[in-house]
Formats: sequence, structure tokens, C-alpha cells
Amino acid sequence: MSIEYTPWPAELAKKYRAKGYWQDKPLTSILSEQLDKNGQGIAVADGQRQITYTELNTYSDNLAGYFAEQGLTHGDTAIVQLPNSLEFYITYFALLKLGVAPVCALFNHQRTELQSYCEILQPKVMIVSSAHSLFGDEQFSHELYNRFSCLTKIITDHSKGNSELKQGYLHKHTFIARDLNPEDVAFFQLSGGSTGTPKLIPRTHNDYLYSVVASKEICELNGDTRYLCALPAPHNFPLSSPGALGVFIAGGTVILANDPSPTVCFPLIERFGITHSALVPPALQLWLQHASATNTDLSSLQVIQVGGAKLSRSVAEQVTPVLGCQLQQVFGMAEGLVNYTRYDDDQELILTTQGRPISDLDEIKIVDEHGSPVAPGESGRLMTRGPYTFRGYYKSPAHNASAFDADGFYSSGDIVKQLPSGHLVVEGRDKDQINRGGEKIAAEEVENHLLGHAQIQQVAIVSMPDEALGEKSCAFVVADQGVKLTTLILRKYLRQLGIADYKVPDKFKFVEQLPLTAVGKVNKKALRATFEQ
Ligand code: OOB
Repeated sequence: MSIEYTPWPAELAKKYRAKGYWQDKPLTSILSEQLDKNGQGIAVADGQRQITYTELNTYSDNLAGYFAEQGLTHGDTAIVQLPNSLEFYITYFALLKLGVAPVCALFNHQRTELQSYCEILQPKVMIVSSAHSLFGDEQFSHELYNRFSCLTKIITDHSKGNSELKQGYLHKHTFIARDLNPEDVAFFQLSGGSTGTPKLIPRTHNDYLYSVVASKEICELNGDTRYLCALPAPHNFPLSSPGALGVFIAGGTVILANDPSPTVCFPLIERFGITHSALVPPALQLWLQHASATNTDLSSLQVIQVGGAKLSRSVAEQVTPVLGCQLQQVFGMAEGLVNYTRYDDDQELILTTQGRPISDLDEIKIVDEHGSPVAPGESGRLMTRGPYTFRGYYKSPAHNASAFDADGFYSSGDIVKQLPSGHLVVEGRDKDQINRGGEKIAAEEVENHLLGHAQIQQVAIVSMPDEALGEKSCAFVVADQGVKLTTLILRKYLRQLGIADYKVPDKFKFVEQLPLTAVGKVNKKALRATFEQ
């Protein structure tokens, strides 16, 4: 059984194949193609350990065999939540090999996020880490087993000592490889989201492999590339743009960091001779601040990619003088479309634009609020379709009806303008989302949690400007008459529900009422304007 998804129309699929963009190969070919030429090359290293391509392949074969013994089979789904570790890639490839499609949660996701993914995906298995507070003991696992009858197994990786996961991959378990259909869903990406419940993005072997192969070419990765993965490994940026998968195609080495702070990353840059890394703007700012004061040798750095949120020109300008390497801006989304500034672009384009699309078959439309194209060079809403941009969220027909136009163009919710060179400049956003230094918060999701509080009548969450993160979140709260709620009470309430920390509003404002628009909706623009001086 294959996993359902909205396919590309036949005539477009034909075009993507005719150009050779869809190669009809599974994502697992990334690994198998390294074995003969580069089996002894180091694929992944963290501070303590490293594994070769041959080991990555053998371990993921073993684990696939172990999963099969546990009853997992092609067409099943899984939830993976692992820190940046060798085990993440071993597990990812093991599931791909079996034809089991995982969603890889971020490590800072908590109870409510994991429960939502379980609800949508009905996974048969979860692969998690005891280093996460939820899985330090059995309690949450029991809750999940009780609530989701689909769930047959929660496999825990113990960061110290032996674990079921390690038993699974270190020991021989026979795995009989089966043919994978490259048109099938390989795994799910997480959407940054703008709705009440999280949305999952089905990514097929064909579309994802193309985005990685093309990204690896644009970014000129090769066997000498040593890529520092300091952002959460499952995120689309460090996984595929060109990310770890791009490095594996090139036969280079991925070095893992637990977080993007200079204290963690600078020693790794020196020790491993890191050539490339990917950062969000706030992390870049920290690197810039620390670089001038450090004795660490950063001279191996060739390229720093920056994306996930808007980079200001003044920060962009410092990259080459301070870090001594090239800046590449990356504007991408888990749904598909990724844009890069090219290394040989004019300096002005590199400093002030978010790049141009990967592919000549990426189609871009910039439209006004009625859906009509704006004049060239004007700003408007970004709509896109192409060989690696998805055609529908998983099991979300109602939301899909508004997220796509009649021609299958996806509305990303970004306000952009396009220069004659094709480069896009991100000017703003027309989605109910806060971009907290690259971490995306769907306002409605957190609003719904707060509305669950017995003494809250109304709530609206909007972004407020922040020096370090670009944006932070503020909740405007209308409480029941005569009730005195405090920031402390509501923070505690949300933490007890179990939501990721970055989603907890940075500020709460208690108000008598919320401003309304002419049609009676909450006027978020007016709320945001209260932060402007
Ligand atoms: C990346 O992916 P997501 O899915 O976490 O977030 C996508 C959204 C975009 O729609 C846009 O609103 C924002 O993040 N964004 C940027 C940006 N890059 C992403 N806004 C301004 N400037 C940029 N450079 O964030 C992502 C995926 C792949 C590669 C890079 C980033």
C-alpha cells in the first residue's frame, strides 16, 4: 500500500522527467551510490564518534531488518524525534529503505506537537530519545500507547549505554531490500504552519532527490566538503538545501553540532576544517560578534548560508570581512521552492536579495489580493509550482482548497518582489505566523491552546519587532470580567499543556477588548502597530 498524496498533473510530471529532473530513483540511492567509490569516506561525525559511508549503509540495513522483524512494512508511517546525532541519519535511511514514511519532529517539540503528529499520521512506530524530557521515563510512552491504538512500538535511543535502537543497528538483522517506487511518498516534512493544527507535507523520492541534486550543484559541494549541521537536522534547510543529503551525494562529511552557538561551533570548525554551514540570522549575528574575539582558527570556512528568516543588509555586509568567507542567502520552505543567491552573483544581489529559484521549471507568480498578477517589479503574494513543490498537505482537503489556486500554484504567504534577474526580495508576510528567528509559530495554534483556559475570553497573537530574533510573539488577552490573569499563570499553563518552548508567547498584554476590522475580525494589523514608535 502506498501513502496517499496529491500527485502532480501528468503533463507536468512528463516535463520534469523529460528534462531529467525526476530521475525515477529512490532517495536511498544517495547512499548506495557512494559505496563503491567512497565507502571508506567519513559520512557523519559528531564530537565523539564518526561513521563511514559503508557503516552508515550497513547500520541502516541492520536497522531496517530489525524494524521489519518488529512488523514494520512498506506503506507504514513513523514518527522520529532524535537530536542531531549519527542515529538520526541511520534511522532516516533505515525507514526509507523499508518504504516506511516518517515525519521527523524537531527535538524541541513537546507533548502536544507529538500528539498532533500521531493524530494525523497514525504511526505504527516511534523512534525517540531518552535525552528528551518526555522519554526519560515510561509515563508519556504509556499515554501514547493508550491513546493511539495504531502505535505498536516506541523505540528509545538511550544517549548513554546500550539501547534498543543501538541493538537494532549494531547487530546483523537480515534486510531484504525491496524495490521502492520513486513516485511514492518518502517522508513528511513539517510545515511552519499558519493554522490551528500542524500540517504535514508529503515529499516523494523524485521531487526531493531533484531538489537535493540541483542544490548540491548550485552550491558546488564535493568530496572535500565538510558541512557543519548546527540547525535541527530534520529541518528542510540543513537536510536538503543542499544540507546533509547534498553532502552525501557529493561524498563529503557532515559534522553535527548540538546547537548553532559559537561556543559549540567554533571549536568544531577548527577541529574538522569546516568548509560550509547553514545558519539562521540570529545565529549568524552571534558568530559575527564572537569571531573578532576568538583565537579559534576559522580560516577553513568557504561559505556560510543564511536563511529561514530575513537577513538585514547591515548584517549581510559583515559576513565576508569578519568570517572571511562567502555569504549565500537561502529563501526556502519545507513545502518545496528554494532560492539561492549564486556565488558569482553581483555583490549587491548577494547582500540584498534572497536568491533565485533552483530550477528553470520553478514557476513563480506574484499576485495581488484578488489573485491577479502584479506589474513586474511590484510586490505581491508569492505563488509557486514546480518539480519539487508539493501539491497538497497530507489529509487536509479544506486547507488545500485555499492554499492552492486553480492551476496548482501554492501560496507561500510571503510578500515578495522579483528583480529582472529573477532574484526574489522577501518584503513581508501575509500569513498568520510569527517567524521567531527562523522558528515558525502558527498564531492560531497557540491561540487555540490559550482559549482552552477557562478564564480567557479572547486572544490574539502577533509578532513584535526584536533586535536579536527579528520577531518575537505577543499575546493580547481578554480575560473574564473581574479575573486577574498574569504572565506567570499563562506561561505555566502553556508549559503544563506541553508545547514547544519557542511557541510560548514572549509577552502577554492584558486588554479589555481586541480591536476589530470593518468586517468584525480581530484587527491584527492594529495590534502590531502598537509596537511601532
Ligand atoms: C525554511 O523553511 P520553513 O518551512 O521553516 O519556513 C518557510 C518560510 C518561508 O515561507 C518564509 O516565510 C520564511 O520561512 N523564510 C524566509 C527566508 N527563508 C525562509 N524569509 C525571509 N528570508 C529568507 N531567507 O525556512 C527554509 C527551508 C529551506 C531552506 C531555507 C529555509
